[in-house]
Amino acid sequence: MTVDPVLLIGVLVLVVLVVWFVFGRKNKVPDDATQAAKPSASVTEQVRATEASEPASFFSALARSRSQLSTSLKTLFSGGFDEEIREDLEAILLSSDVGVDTTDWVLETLEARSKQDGITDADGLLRLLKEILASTLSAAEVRVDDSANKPHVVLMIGVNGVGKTTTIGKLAHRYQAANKTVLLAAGDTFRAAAVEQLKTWGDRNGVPVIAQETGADSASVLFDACESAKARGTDIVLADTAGRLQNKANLMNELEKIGRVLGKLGIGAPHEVLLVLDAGTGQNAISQAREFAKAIQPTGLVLTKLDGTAKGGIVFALSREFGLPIRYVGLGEKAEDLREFDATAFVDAIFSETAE
Ligand SMILES: Nc1nc2c(ncn2[C@@H]2O[C@H](COP(=O)(O)OP(=O)(O)OP(=O)(O)O)[C@@H](O)[C@H]2O)c(=O)[nH]1
Ligand SMILES: [Mg+2]
Repeated sequence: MTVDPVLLIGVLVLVVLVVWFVFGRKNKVPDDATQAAKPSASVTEQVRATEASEPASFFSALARSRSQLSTSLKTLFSGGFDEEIREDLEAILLSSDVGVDTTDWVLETLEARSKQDGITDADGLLRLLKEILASTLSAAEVRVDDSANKPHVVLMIGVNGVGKTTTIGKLAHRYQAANKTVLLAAGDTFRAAAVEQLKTWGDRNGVPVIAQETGADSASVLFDACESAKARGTDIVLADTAGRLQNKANLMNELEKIGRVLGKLGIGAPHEVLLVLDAGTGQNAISQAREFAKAIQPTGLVLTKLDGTAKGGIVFALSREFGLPIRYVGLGEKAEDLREFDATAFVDAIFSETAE
């Protein structure tokens, strides 16, 4: 059978046109995906979405700590500052997890300063107490230049469940909003679910995740991730680590090794070692900080779950006893609920019912 060449050419042209039409349109979809999805949501849904992602404020997140600390102080100073009130104040500070050492120091300073300045009225005493507590936070607030190195490598450490992986997700969100490129490194190779959790945050933020199989050597996963970030010209590497291994000694050895191996990259990594502490664990957070510092020296703290606790007073103890900056605080579970620590905003939020 012979085929008419004109007909054959006609058919081929038609096929090319159909293919171009179908695939050309398909390739456009990713560009338009976000815009295309939006009009389909109703206005109410869009408003709800905005409300749902409204970030928690220091004031709202610290409601429980505020009622624990400052509501009790409200009536306390009405009788001046005598031995009985000193004891009551001590009990209030300790129950807010300000800690024994810091509480002693605060009481002594309050006594000395109020005598020296002749302050006896309730408002004056309260203002002085607020000032003294705020002074414990002088080393707590610090800003880090994360543009000095490319990549800037942030290592997250801390016991299981404190919020390391969640904080990485929140930080990825934060850095992206600041137009930085981010790469996540799955250094928790102990649990299969840990890699999945990090990948979920990666997908949510649209950032790459470097991971290997469960049981892989954590230090080499993180080393590879940093090499990859270097090659890609990525701004920020956020490295996750395990919170629990077979035992505590193994965990500490692994962290020590991670520090050593990353050092071999010759880029000064890790540039930040953030020890994540759950504010709700109160004084336990202090012993954790001591333990971890033996394996790898943290450069700063992240205090999570301040929203769910009445033990916000731990901030004063941590800051004074470690002299380490509190880099970030977690005020909720959403991607937006991470703040750089702001000492003034923190003190104001704790005392806002009683102070000016
Ligand atoms: N309310 C509140 N919950 C938080 C905050 N940060 C983390 N969480 C929750 O704490 C739980 C544990 O968080 P993860 O990020 O998995 O903790 P992790 O330190 O990575 O734990 P491991 O991987 O087991 O070592 C999760 O349910 C988080 O949603 C916070 O600031 N506020
Ligand atoms: Mg984790």
